[in-house]
Amino acid sequence: MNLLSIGGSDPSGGAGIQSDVKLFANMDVNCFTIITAITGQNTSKFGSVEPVSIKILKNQLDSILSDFKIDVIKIGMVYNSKIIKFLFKELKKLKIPIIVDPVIKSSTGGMLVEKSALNDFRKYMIPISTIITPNKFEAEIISNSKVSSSNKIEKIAKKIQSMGAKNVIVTGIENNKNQIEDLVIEKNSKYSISNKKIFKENHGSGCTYSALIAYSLANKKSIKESVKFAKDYTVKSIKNAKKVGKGIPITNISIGDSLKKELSLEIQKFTKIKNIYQTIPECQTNFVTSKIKPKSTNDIIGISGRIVKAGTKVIVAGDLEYGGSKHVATALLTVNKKFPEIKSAINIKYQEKTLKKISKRKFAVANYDRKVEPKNVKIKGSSIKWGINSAIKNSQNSPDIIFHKGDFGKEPMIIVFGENPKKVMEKITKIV
Ligand code: PXL
Repeated sequence: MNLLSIGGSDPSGGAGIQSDVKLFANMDVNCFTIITAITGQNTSKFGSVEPVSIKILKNQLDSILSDFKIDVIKIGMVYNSKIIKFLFKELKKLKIPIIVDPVIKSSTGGMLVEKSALNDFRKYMIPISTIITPNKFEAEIISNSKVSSSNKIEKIAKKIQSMGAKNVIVTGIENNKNQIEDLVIEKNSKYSISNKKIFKENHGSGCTYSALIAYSLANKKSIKESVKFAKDYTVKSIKNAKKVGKGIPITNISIGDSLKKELSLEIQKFTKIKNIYQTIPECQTNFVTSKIKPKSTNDIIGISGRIVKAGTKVIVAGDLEYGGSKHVATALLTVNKKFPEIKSAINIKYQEKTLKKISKRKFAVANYDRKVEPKNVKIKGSSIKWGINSAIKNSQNSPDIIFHKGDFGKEPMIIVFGENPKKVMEKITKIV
């Protein structure tokens, strides 16, 4: 998926372009960027702004649009009238959904749009918005009206829609029940979605929210689904905000494939064990983990190559992919059918000294004998499934270890199982 973020550079990384790059990288999305202005700021202070020239703005846009197919565009800081008019001229002819986050002021007080550009913002940016995501303060400014008892926020949102935005989401409306409400005005419907207020000052939640909306729309979700998704993860990112500098904490989000991250972390730990190369069998090692209720090895993530020996070092050859492992994944799939809590496994070299260490621990150990493997199993190539099933057929408890001593031309092997990669690694550290 290809998302394009158009906005200002925030060197602290809390907001603006850098925040989008971080967020989208986390979600395995290609994030292309077009910088409209460079700001000097950190978590406590907003310094100055230098807008880029139209020449380089155009060159950035041409470079991206001539090379990549963009799914959704997100626009943040646009700063001045020249930039606004240029973006309008170039973007109005494209048939790409545009999320406009009408940022006006930074959380540290810096102006993100010139006062003199506000009219052009209303005239040009609002009509190209597929979705515009002002907070209450921004909604008041871009609609040029104040919330009052007779001018409710809904009226203001509708005014913004009448100014040309297809859909309007006013974010962060506080109600008197300690709830934060997002009001959504779509073409033919209106609704609001609320969450409990979190009392935590942060930098970047607005950028995060609109970026998540862009991501979700690019995934062909409805606006309602996207609002729920964005709200949910923005709340998480605020709760998880980190005090990186001396000032306001920066929102922090971690989405992406958590199984992949978990496995990747433990693989790194595994490769760093002293002399671990001695534990790698001839057919090399794979480390895998499974989704809940895997249907096939395609629901199990493993290394597309293997963990291989290179002299006295080990190298992770390949990427983490679902369906990346056949052998260890099949062993895990078979164990998981009987013991669904077991969702991770690694194979290591069969060594008597390892078995001795295993026997000194309170591990549940099972084994099978490849010498008695039926001929038809061999022909069908279902040796692993047969072996694992025969090892655990009388087991009451889930196995920690299953081994076999090989056969003519078949390398013996030990497989360590656990609920997750971390549990597998804990066992590994006790036996190697
Ligand atoms: O969060 C709005 C925002 C957007 N873009 C840039 C910013 C900020 C807030 O500080 O600096 C560049």
